[in-house]
Amino acid sequence: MHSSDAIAAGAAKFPKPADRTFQYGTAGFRMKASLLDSVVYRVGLLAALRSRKLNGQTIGVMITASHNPPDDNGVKLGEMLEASWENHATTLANAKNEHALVETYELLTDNLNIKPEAKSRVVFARDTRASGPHLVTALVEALNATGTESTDCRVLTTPQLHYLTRCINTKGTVYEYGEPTEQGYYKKLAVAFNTAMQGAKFSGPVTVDCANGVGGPKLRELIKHLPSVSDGGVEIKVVNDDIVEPEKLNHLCGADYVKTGQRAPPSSQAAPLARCASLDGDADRIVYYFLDSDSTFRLLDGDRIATLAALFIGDLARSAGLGEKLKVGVVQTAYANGSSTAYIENDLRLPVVCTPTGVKHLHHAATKFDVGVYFEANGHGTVVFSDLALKRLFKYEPKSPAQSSSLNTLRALSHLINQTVGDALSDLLLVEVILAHKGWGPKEWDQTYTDLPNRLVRVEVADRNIFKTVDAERKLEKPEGVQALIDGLVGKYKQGRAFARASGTEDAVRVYAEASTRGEADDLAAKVAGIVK
Ligand code: NG1
Ligand code: ZN
Repeated sequence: MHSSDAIAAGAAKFPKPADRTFQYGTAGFRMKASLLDSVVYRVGLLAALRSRKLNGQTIGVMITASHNPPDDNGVKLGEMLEASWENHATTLANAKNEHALVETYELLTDNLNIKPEAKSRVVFARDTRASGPHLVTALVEALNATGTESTDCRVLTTPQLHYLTRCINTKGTVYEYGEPTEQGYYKKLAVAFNTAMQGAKFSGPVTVDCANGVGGPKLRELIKHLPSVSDGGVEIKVVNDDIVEPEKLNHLCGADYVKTGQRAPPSSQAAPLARCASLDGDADRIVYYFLDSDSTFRLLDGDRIATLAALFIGDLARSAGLGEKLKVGVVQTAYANGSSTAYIENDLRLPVVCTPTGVKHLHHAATKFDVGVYFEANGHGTVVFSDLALKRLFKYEPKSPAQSSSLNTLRALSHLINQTVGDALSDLLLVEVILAHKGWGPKEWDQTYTDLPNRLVRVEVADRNIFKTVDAERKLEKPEGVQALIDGLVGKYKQGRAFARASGTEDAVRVYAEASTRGEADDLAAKVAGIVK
């Protein structure tokens, strides 16, 4: 069958719901799983085009809705797409019927100078949602219709799929990233972890809430590769790892539940000062928390992980004798607590860059540093080492045993940290390594600085598209006059800061405010919400 006939025939099996308009956003496409067939099919077409455009480079496609409820699902390409390709995704997804879809596909092929006969390769995976296998059938149909070579990696975390894709695409080059298998992923992390742990010692267990998602079985698998507690390994207690009952996913647990509600999952049995962590539904986010001696809940979110990593890596670079050659920088969004930014700039004396929401923006900015630490406050982030930094790191001849030891740890961290994307499992091990080296519990970590009280509110508006921001989303350019009103308010609060922006994932405007007291932060947030309403 001619490929356009095959594409039309496949598309006819997954018709687009007539009353829907889809948009590829910061999280790819995400919605009720029952609406997603046609979208997944069309993302399959997009992946084929993308791979052909990149001369047969392997493209990852992930089916997941991360921290959303169990009935939702989503699909995104496993690379951070530039805006023009997000538009192509949106255009394909909204083609009315199979004929319009073939027309769009062919038009894109022409306009993007894609050779239809070029090779195309895709690897794909899904999280544990019940709707995953059915959506995979739509994806496979599109990959077959376009003559794309494909590999079904079944159930994986989002970062594991990113890892595999990078391994495949770098195989045989000087940038070879690792063995392109799931086992290769665990082995790489375990070896790096053991090396990074030399000279450090754990105290007490860490309890990890896996959101009843894919992180549960994958963390259990990872643990098999780590040294046992009797051999000096970290004790990881896995909880909320039920993937048999799909409705439990992200229900009363998980990173988003903890971060948004600023509370531990009700299932948590943790004693005061015991460290706990929560992953999200596809294990690309992690937050830590603990109960203080007086049982108050303390959250250690993405800002805390970023500051901890920047502190440790900055110190290691200096003690390895590479302080001048490895410039560490931190990338945050406007949602980062003002105290964390001040701590990085004033205490760690490291540069901070602020970007719009969405990890692709943070990741991109982080690659501008030798070592770029980036985290969203919600716990999604990683550390990226530039090629030049890696070269310096691995070529440098240490001048003393102390330099040598720091250098070894730093080299191991560059393998332990997932360089492709934020990875909850890799970030978990990173935090554990740092706490062990520092001999810190969660309280010492928490005491590095004091968060400013803050409030995030969701405001339903008639049309969120009228809200246009500038300055990394910290100022509203439109509707005209609104920013002046916000500025006027903020000036009245001690250490006040507030901004409003349209959400990229929900039909709402988000208002964030912080100030020197809880009452003032709440008050400021409510007043700014009143302005944008
Ligand atoms: P939106 O809905 O655009 O605010 C949310 C999160 C982001 C990011 C994306 C993608 C907040 C305030 N926003 O974006 O950090 O993670 O979802 O999942 O947490
Ligand atoms: Zn996620």
